[in-house]
Amino acid sequence: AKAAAYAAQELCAELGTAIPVMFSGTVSDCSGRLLAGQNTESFLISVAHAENLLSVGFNCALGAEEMRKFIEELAVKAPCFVSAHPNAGLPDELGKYHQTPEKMAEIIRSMAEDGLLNIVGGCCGTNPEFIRAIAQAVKNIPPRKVPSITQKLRLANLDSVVVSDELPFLNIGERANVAGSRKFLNLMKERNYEEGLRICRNQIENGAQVLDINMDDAMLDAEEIMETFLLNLGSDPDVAKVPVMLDSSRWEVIRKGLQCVQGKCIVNSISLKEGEELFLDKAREARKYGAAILAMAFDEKGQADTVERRVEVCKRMYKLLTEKAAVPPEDIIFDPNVFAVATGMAEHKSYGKDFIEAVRLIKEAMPLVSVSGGISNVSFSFRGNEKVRRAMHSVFLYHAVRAGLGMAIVNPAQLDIYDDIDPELRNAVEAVILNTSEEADEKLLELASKIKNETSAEKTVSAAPLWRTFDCEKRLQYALVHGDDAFLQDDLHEALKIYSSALEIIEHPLMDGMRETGRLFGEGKMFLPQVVKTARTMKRAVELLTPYLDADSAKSKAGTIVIATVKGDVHDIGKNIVGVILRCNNYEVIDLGVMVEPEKIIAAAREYNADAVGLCGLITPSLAEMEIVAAMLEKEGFDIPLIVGGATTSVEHTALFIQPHYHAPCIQVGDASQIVPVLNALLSDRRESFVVELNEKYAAIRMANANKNSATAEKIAEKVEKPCPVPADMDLHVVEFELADIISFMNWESFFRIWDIKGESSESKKAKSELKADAEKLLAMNLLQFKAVFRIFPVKSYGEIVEISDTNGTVLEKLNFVRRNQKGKAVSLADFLAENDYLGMFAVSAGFGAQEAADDFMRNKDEYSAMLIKILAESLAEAAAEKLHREILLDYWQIPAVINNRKDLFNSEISGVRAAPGYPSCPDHKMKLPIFKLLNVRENIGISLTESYMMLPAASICAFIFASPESHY
Ligand code: THG
Repeated sequence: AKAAAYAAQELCAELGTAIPVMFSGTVSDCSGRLLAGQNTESFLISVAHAENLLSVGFNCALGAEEMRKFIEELAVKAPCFVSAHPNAGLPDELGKYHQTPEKMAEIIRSMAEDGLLNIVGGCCGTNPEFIRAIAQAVKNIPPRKVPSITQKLRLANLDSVVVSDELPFLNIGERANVAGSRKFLNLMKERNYEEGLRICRNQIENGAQVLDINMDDAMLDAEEIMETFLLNLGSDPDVAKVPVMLDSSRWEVIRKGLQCVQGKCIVNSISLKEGEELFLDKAREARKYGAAILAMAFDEKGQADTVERRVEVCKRMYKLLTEKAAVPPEDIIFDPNVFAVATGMAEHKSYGKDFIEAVRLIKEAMPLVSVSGGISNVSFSFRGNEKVRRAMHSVFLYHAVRAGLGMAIVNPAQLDIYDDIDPELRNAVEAVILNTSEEADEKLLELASKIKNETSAEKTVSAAPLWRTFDCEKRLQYALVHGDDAFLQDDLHEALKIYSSALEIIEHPLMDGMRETGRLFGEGKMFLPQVVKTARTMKRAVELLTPYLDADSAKSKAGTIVIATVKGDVHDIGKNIVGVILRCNNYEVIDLGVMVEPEKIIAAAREYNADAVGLCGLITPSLAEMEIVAAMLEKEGFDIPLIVGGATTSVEHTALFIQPHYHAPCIQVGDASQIVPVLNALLSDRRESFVVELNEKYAAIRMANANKNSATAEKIAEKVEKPCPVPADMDLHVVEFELADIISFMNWESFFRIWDIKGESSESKKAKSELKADAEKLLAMNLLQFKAVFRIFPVKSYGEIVEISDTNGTVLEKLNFVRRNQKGKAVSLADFLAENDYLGMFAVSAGFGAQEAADDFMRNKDEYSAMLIKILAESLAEAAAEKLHREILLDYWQIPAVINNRKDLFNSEISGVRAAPGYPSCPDHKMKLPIFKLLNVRENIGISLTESYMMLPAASICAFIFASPESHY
């Protein structure tokens, strides 16, 4: 969205229009930003203050009321035109608009009459008739008056920061600087963005209102790291609140930063070091992104280091910036150079005092600008002496702020209150900063050597965490709940001395921790990945204790459950999750694995005297398998509950097709969090009332179904008439992807959903970011390989039949795409092909290496990583399919992307759909056979098909690509 807005501005500049063209890029930018978490104020600061911006407009896919709400707010605050150019109402599920010209004209008229609008127009679903009606409606209504806003420095990221009387001073956090913090440098070298963000969060908690970010280090690719770190920052809602200061001596790094931050940043810095030309070029470029500009007092002759030079250079820069680059004075920040004092050099003695004096004169001469400085520079000669440095910073700031310093780059955790500083130290420091006596330096040095160096703020943080001070029992519980096994061995050894037996340790502190985890999970305060880590810690603890366990000691358990993925199905992610959850809740879990024959399930249930059987299945044929298992349980005389789960299972199917086979309770669970409450109810004395309720629910579903006059398809869907463009390339291609190629197509939200992390609460955000960090660590190990094969074929299509041929005309295969009832119409995928047309096919896998890696992890008792790698492979297969689909259309077929407003307001969308056999649009798994044959999938990339048409490895996808824009699901 930001790119679109700025591209449009560039266009305005190029056209050289005195009245810039209104661009609809603002539209998506506008709602895009607001939807991405900015409020109206921070949005306006980020966008509407950018140079050339003429109007912020709304074309609202949000509906008339929402649009009005936003426009009312904008109308009060926006220092530019406000436009409304709505869609003709909200689109229906087919992307059609139904609002009439009259209705739309009415909506716009009422806003115009209230003085909210400068420009009106239409967008999706409108035509000249609409424009005529709108023009008529607003003909005699005067346009909105553009308000003038006071000149203040305004910054924003998700939140806004306005320098004003209420907020006269900004702390700019200095710790995210590889040149200024060894710790941050090491984190960036390791690409540990999560910890890097933690440093940012910590600074914000300590009072930073802006974050200085600097990646300049010879060992780092600063541009790349700046980009990745800022993109990570942008998705951390706590950190992204705060405006960013982009700190680099290389302009390319700053430019990259400007492209990656949503809000209005500060560029740190530009100067006259390399002359006026470059200075102005950079200033203009920064303004294109709407940034504020920090200019260092540095010119062709060097750094300004006297009061006169500082003021002179700043005045010269001011003139250039305001007159030649049209920078508003309130968006200029001068830095008159903070240098170290008490260095032992005579010429450095007045550096502190001179800086303060320069601040005063600059503010006097140019009252609208801000003045800033890097405070920690002043104390460099006392490196290592935290106490003295803190005192110097506080005293220096105290005086500089009084002289007009509006902001400073500081370590916010390192500032003491002026009055709290030990008076002896304060006086000594003050004498140095203000250069009041010849001996000031020596006196401070002398005092400093006496002052015991206290531990720095950062050292305190890295010292032993608080929980290590708890007693042994509490420590073990903590370790379990937090899935932290770093101290497990020590703590268990200590526990062995305290408790009477290893069994008691398991049953008390450990199981207490497990129960606590179960409780927190049940209350939605903990999430799956965390629970899985807890389970891993428990496993490791039990393993460490095993040598001390008596042979006959068995812990009491809540019940025994046999779980399995049914015959023909290889998906086990959901089943594994359920297994972990159950173990956490003290159930014994017998996991029979995947593709399990019904007989084996029955035998295990008998052998282990199971209290329940759980079946997992992802694909449609698995539903029939579940019916078979239910019937077999009945035949064999079982009375234990049957639980089913997995993507295709549903309450309806269970009520209609499984329950009738088996007299005992059959229950579908929608996600893993339901399993424990369900089992607890079933295995307790509440079973009876629970079952009565369940049976009533199922009976109601069966009734409703019987009464439903199954909607029949009224007519056969029309066939697409216009064939797709002739593909540029109809050869067969075999490709391998790198992780880097596909990771940006990864849908992290669906990945989180697999782990049952939903919602936007702060807990779920935290769980997401932790899980993502673990996933990234695992991905960095490069355990997976990604391979694909694809080709586009010429086809002829009649009715439901599609004849696939080679480019020389030889018919290769005939397919039959069965008609399905879709909203009263009988639709076949073949309808999306014209008589003579083209059809794409592909197969892709992200699963090579996944099973091996998972097995390795399991050998190390690391179930968490084993699950993680499998789920990652699944998600990456989707990502690879998405990438491949786009590539095939855009590069091989050469069909340009279109804007699909219905699906996604802000992204260009590729044309058409991909239909994967086994999913609703093409339910027959057998349809994978022609894809495998025509693309020679097995030989080319090594995916194989089982007898029930499942792909191995599991994380694989194959599909047909229909490119016609009229194709749909
Ligand atoms: N003006 C502008 N930008 C700047 C500066 C300035 N950016 C960088 C710097 N100066 C401000 N930032 C810092 C960051 C850290 C320190 C000093 C200035 C610092 N670090 C400790 C040290 O080096 O001893 C900590 C070391 C560590 O933790 O490893 O003092 O003046 N526009």
